[in-house]
Amino acid sequence: MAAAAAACGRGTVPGLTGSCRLLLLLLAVWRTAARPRGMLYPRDTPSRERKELGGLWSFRADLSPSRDAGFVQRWYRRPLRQTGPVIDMPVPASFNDITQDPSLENYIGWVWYEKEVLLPLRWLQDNLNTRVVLRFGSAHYYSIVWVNGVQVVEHEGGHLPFEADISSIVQDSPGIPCRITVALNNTLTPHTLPPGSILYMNDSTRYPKNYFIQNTRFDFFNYAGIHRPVVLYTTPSVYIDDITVTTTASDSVAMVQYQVSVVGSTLYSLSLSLYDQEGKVVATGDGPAGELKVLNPNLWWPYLMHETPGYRYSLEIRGKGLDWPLVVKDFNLLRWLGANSFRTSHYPYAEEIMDLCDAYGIVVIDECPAVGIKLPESFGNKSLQHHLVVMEELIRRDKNRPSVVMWSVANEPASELAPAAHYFKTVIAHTKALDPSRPVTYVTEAHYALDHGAPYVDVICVNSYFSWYHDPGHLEVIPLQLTAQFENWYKTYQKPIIQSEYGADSVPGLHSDPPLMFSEEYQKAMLREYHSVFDKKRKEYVIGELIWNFADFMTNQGTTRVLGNKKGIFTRQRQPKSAAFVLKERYWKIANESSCLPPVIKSHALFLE
Ligand code: BDP
Repeated sequence: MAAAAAACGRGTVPGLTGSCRLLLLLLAVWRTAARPRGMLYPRDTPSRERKELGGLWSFRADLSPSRDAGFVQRWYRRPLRQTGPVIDMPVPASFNDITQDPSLENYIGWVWYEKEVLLPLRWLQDNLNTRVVLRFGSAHYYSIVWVNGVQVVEHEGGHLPFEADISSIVQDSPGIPCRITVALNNTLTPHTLPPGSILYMNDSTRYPKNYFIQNTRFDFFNYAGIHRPVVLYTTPSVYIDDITVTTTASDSVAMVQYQVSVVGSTLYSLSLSLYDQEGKVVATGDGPAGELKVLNPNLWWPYLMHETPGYRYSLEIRGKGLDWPLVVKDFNLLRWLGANSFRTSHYPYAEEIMDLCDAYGIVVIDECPAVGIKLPESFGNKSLQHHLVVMEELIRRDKNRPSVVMWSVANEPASELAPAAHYFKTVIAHTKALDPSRPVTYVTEAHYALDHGAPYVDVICVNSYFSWYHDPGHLEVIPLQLTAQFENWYKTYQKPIIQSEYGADSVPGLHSDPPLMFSEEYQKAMLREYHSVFDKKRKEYVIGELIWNFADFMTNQGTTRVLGNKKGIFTRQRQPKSAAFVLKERYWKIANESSCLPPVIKSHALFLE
């Protein structure tokens, strides 16, 4: 990459299953200054209005040697075009692949985004009864946001939303464009999630002055940018800030426990009505917390497991960039395959995608961005505290989703290291305290006898690449090694097991018989060997199988990667390789066998981010 110095300029781089509609009647009397806890997804309602800020933003990468010119010169104080050249940058999107400039593709440090927007006067001229909130669906990795030159929020971590109440700033200047400036840094450190490190190459005989590279221990390209929708939305000054719904259900009765947090007043009345999918009231309640009883509930089922899958009671309250064509195409491909589940490897997916999982009946293992935790220092208290915050953000966002069956707190950490025991005991206990209703796991590749975190998980999720990374080319070792893998884990923990990754790269169009590595035939043959063992063990304790991977994806360059990771059963352009047909046949066959849990599919960066 291009020579450069310090990467960043500022210190640490930084169900009730079925349909219910809750109608809340809220009478506000006066405002209080309660600290908001929730971050409900912004939807248009009679009392909330949304303005999308997607489209072209002004953009500049800070190419100064220390990457800190933007802070030294305070670029946020004036329009960005006045402090230097700008280019158009689409939002939401990663910035890396947009231009033909390789230095931007591999850029590390601060980049700056800016958008000017005119707000409707009705938001600004109603005696401060309207709150205006600026919300980012996600931005990777570290973001600082200013509105009209005033810093409004700072957030660490991609893949999860953050927001700021900007009412007081915008209400000061009705009729004048509101200028939103974002400084975003993609540098990863041992304490970020995922972790990384910067390596300075000081040997001037081999590298240019100030040369450095970003090292990571995960297998996808570290795309950066404002990846998910940015919106402005309004709420009344007294508003519902958070809702938590938990359920217990049998075939004949469901209990819906609810908790509604109201900010802005201590005096209000709240009434709730629960509607089924046909719009009929099935239960009512009063007050901010309580329980509703539903007789003969319609439960939420994954598709292929029930004639009315994805049944939801609608909850109505007052108060990579996301790419819709690709999202819809990917859900259509999942259903073409007959796959009914995925893991959000290795980071939370967009809320818009999660909505479709709820609606279509796709089961999700919801994973946080803790991938590549390998360095001993990444198991220290600093990293641990950040990990706890990330789990809070993820659960706050997704806790009410019927599609989410389990939380995954990490992928392939160095769980054989001694500090992993305290680290995962703490993260998992915290996750369970935040949501006692769901199982918790993390995905391991460690030896069963050495894994220090496994005692704390509810389900063992294990990745293995027999005949690929181990004994490459030797498909014949799979039955023996895979059987031993399952039996060892089960003997040690007596917990249900999911094969959370298995796979082989194939270059589309490359054929060989007998099958050789990287050919389409080899990928197919590897699948068949794995499946013969799954078919024996799924009658016992193996409860899921997730292929790695749904579609090919971009990685860093390296000797084992051919324009990225080619373990997809679909190409990056979403065309099926031969392996996809093997899986399609298998998944539909299993779906038609009523006694078995249908297979699940592992997906990766399929939704662009
Ligand atoms: C697994 C990782 C995944 C990689 C995969 C591979 O969890 O992120 O992409 O290996 O190498 O160990 O294809």
